[in-house]
Amino acid sequence: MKQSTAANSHWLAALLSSLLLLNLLHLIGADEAFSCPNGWELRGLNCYKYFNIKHSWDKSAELCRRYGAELVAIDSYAENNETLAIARASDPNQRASDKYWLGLASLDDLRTNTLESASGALISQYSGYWSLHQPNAESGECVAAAFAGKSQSWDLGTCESLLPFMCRAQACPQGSLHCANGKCINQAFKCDGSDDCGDGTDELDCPAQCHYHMQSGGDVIETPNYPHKYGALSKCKWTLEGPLGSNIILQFQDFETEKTFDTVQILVGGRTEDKSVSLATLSGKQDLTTQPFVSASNFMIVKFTTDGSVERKGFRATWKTEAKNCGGTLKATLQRQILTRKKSSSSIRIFVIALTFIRYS
Ligand SMILES: [Ca+2]
Ligand SMILES: [Ca+2]
Repeated sequence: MKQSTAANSHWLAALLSSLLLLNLLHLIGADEAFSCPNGWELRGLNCYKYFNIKHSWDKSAELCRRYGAELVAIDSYAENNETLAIARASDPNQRASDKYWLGLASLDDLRTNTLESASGALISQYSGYWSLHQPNAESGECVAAAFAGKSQSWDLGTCESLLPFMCRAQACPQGSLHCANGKCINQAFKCDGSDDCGDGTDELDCPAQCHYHMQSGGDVIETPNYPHKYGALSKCKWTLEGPLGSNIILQFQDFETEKTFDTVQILVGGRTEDKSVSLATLSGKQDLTTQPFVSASNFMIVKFTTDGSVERKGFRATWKTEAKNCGGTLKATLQRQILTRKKSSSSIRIFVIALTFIRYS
């Protein structure tokens, strides 16, 4: 009797511990084991982001790559539903129906029933979740997701259409660092002086080395100790990043460095120096309060380099982002049209296009 009670209690203990383990695994789940960069949504082993700005299919694919991602190439029914939910939640207007780019395009006008993904993978057209009367090669080559109500189906359309888009990147194991090129690296390699990501992401935000990565709609940047003298042999860098589809405007309030030897360089175009071009190199005592510096992308890099002697108070500047108002769709009509450029509240006429249609008969 005693023996069987002991056996029972062992069995009960084993059952309890396995139940505990099951519970624990359920609690941890994939959500705890993997992570996404800020602003991206984790689903399974992938990260998704819906960009509510409109671009052509090619440009959208290029913008996704800037984040180490690809235009999303949906490959399961579950993913078709997940992306629909993300798109609907990300659209502030909550429109009942809309379209956005997927990372798929038809190959050879579907003669081989094949689609190609933005990353070059080939898949069968039959694995798509098509709208009625689609895929129709005559309606275009690029695949857009069309959502209406609670369902999402695919349409082929012209690749030059301007649509929002969704990017997909691989999630990183929890605790690792997301490089901007999509790589995951151990947190221990952050700010150790060597470029482990391959694109410099891990050395971008290192305050101890005077490297700052600011991701917001604007802020203030100052040289170390401002308004007191900066240090000799300083090497500071501010990487300013606004939301996609915005420009960055930098405005100095105060500027004084040792002429020629202590310089401030402003670079624009990309997140890293090798992807950027130099906009200006400044030094000396200057009044720059009426001279804003503007990047045509959502990135700006400010580098501050000083030599071994003679220090001044340095600089103080503010930066902000501004939504790009340029661009849009031009429709050809039989009537003359006037293109205007907005400036404050008034419009300045810049040129007139006369469209002439020649009818061949
Ligand atoms: Ca590193
Ligand atoms: Ca100096």
